[in-house]
Amino acid sequence: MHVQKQRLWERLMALADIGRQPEGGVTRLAFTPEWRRAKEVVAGFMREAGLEVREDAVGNLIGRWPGRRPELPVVLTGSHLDSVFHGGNFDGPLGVLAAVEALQTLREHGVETDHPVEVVSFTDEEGARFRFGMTGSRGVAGTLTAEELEHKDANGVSIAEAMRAYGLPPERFAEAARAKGSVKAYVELHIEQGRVLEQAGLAVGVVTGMAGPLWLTFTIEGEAGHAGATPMGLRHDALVGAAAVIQAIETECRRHPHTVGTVGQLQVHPGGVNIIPGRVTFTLDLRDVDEAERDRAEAAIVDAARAVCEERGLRLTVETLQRIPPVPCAEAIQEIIEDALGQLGLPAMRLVSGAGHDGMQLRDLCPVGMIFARSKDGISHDPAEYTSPEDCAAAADVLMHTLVRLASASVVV
Ligand code: HGY
Ligand code: MN
Ligand code: MN
Repeated sequence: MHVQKQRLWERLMALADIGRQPEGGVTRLAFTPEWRRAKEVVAGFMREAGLEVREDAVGNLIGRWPGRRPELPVVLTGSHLDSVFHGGNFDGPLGVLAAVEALQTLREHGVETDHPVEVVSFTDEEGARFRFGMTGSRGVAGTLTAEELEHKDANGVSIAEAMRAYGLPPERFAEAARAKGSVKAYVELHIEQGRVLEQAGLAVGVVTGMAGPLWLTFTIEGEAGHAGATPMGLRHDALVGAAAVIQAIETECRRHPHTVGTVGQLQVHPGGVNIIPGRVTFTLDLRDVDEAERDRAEAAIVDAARAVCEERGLRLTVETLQRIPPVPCAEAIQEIIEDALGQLGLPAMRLVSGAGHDGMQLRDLCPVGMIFARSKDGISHDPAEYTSPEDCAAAADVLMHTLVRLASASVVV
């Protein structure tokens, strides 16, 4: 039994047109018209698959397959439909659409499951708009707080305000939470976004765990001044200080094989050609599969930043946007995925996820597993992101066989 490769591919390409940018890529930010449109299209696919469709209190789109025993704990699967700015066509949509395709194929073959299965498109996994991610999966986990809904976008609009404008009363966000014991397992199919599977010549991989992203903002304040009239020795140039700190970040992260640090956003104030920068703000995305290593790197980077600012007469402020611990995938689910690969005659390879995913938020609710599909050249968060129709279908087959096992009452995870 195999999924319908062409139907899955056509649905992926239909989504790829929603939020397409003239300069390339897809931008579908949470609570925007493009995101709403993408959910409407996917809700249609869910109905075609025979799923009961609803939206929960934080905007998660859910397609439910009741199974023979709907009172049993649900098996969750899915991913996200929001994107980064100018993102690719597969990061998120593959996990949602492959899950819909898997359930539709099971229904078409008359295969029933004991447990109910739900496909979830989680709200704002990327956090691109509000610089705070995984809002939907935090809502399901019951860990989301009202304070976190106050994160604001570049226009000063908070998540709560965006929810209300979208038609979701933010004061009811807690209703999205799932009770302990109500979820049996969560398994997500996602593109690898790296080169490991490609270098191993494999289409599909088993994820062992997810590195934990820590997002910080650094604000460095010096003295704005006239670019022509201020001698170099009298300056407190915030941008030169920031450059020294960013160099220290790279040096620190290179010390350890799994530590990665990225400065993705930087603002210079006042930003005039002939004005010495008085204030610079930049973000740091710091990750490691080992939380102690990540904490060590964070401490070393902040110490280096303090030393730079001390030496240059600058003022430093560091704020935390989000701090997510690394999360291991359940061994039992990894083995079920490996069995599914075996059933399909595909070799099994285990690998770490450097990227973060919604399953990290569900770690205290249920056992979590992930399946990776090969990424061409390891490219992601970029218009050139690509996974072939064959690899999408192979990974969806693995997901389908994994869901059948997980949703069997005889299987304990
Ligand atoms: O940032 C990440 O790791 C993921 O793409 N949200
Ligand atoms: Mn992503
Ligand atoms: Mn993703």
